[in-house]
Amino acid sequence: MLWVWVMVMAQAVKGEPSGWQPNPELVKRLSERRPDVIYDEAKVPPYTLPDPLICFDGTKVTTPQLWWQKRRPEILEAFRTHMYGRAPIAKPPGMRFEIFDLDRNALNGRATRKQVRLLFVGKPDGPSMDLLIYLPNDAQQPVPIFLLLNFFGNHAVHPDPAIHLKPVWLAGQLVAPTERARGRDPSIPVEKILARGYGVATAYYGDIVPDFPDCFRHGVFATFDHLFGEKRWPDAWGAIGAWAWGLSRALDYLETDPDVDAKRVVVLGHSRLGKASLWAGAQDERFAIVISNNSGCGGAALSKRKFGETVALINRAFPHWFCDNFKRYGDREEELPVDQHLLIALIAPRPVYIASADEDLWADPLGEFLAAKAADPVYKLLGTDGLPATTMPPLNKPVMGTIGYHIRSGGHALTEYDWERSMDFADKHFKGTK
Ligand code: GTR
Repeated sequence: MLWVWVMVMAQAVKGEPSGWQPNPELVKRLSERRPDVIYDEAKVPPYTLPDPLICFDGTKVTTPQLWWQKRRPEILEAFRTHMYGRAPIAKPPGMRFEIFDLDRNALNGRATRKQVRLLFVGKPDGPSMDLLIYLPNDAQQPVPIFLLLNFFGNHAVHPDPAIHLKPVWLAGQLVAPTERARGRDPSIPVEKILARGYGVATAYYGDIVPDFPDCFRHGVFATFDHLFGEKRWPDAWGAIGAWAWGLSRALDYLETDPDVDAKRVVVLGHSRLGKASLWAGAQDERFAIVISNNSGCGGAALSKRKFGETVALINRAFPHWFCDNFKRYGDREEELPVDQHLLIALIAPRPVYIASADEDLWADPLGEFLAAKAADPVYKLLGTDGLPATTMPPLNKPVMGTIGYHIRSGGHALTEYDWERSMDFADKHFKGTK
């Protein structure tokens, strides 16, 4: 049934001139450069997606109750077992927060800046994550807030000289950043976010675990993996699981901050951190809105299409991102009991926004759209409007239902356009509460 629908969709996409199509020259160029990678839609193999509304034992999900009691838990469990792995601990009982900076007159009086150290086991010399928070002073508080991890350290997010310089991982070592590294990362337009009435909270992903294959000796892995016993389990968390866990711990803090509306936290992430934001939003229902930007393979894109980055390629390049069980599925995507539409469906009925980029074929934009669309029946079952599009929308023409989607011009990045549309989406869903 779903397969027939996918075929119809593929046809519709082909015959729909107004919908986005990849640039044929780009397809040709990329295919020549990487003949082992599918960049040409015509080479996508036939595939069948697991029906989100049919349980693994064949039971049809006809009511929201069946979704909540049977289907959702088994999908969550399948992602833990086969893909992202499981965290050995939820909120650590000894976790403490230290607000080590509070300035109500930051950014020329426009913002309140806070820096909070999350001491994961309560010890100052133990593992910690620093959360950098800016809140708009001219908005009604408590404010809705965007939460995201960053790639280069909090000091890189903004030139504000008061941002603490915490060591970051460089070539496998923790290195103290220099003054010159301030404000080098243009991916979070702090002032623009504040101007639209949102706060923003961010933490360096390397504070949780570093991003290299030998990461298991560091960060929260080093602290908590003994809970698995003598050896890591084949379904023990990988780095994406740990980053998602860190996002939930950040939310634990935000729930204690009276200036923040913890019921309106938007979790957002780009690329590998978009995979983490989806997984965080899927597991932790406290996140009000979930946004994935160019998350691709292991994020919003369907694995079974084998378009662009595949399971084999991602496991080879990043053996630490997923659990060991996921390695079984390299070149055997058809055997995966889940696909990424089910990850999106886990977020239902909460709003989810998937953003692709025209030149980012590695991340399979059409596969991201089709995953969003294939999650729609769950959103409908739970009483929302789902994704109001049947075919891929044109470039730079976002679709916004409870599921939203856009494909913008340009390459793999978190751009101002992505932020503006993400905030439009949040405005739409927080309307009346903001
Ligand atoms: C790429 C990786 C993608 C994507 C990206 C990123 O090298 O293949 O899955 O996550 O990195 O995080 O920038």
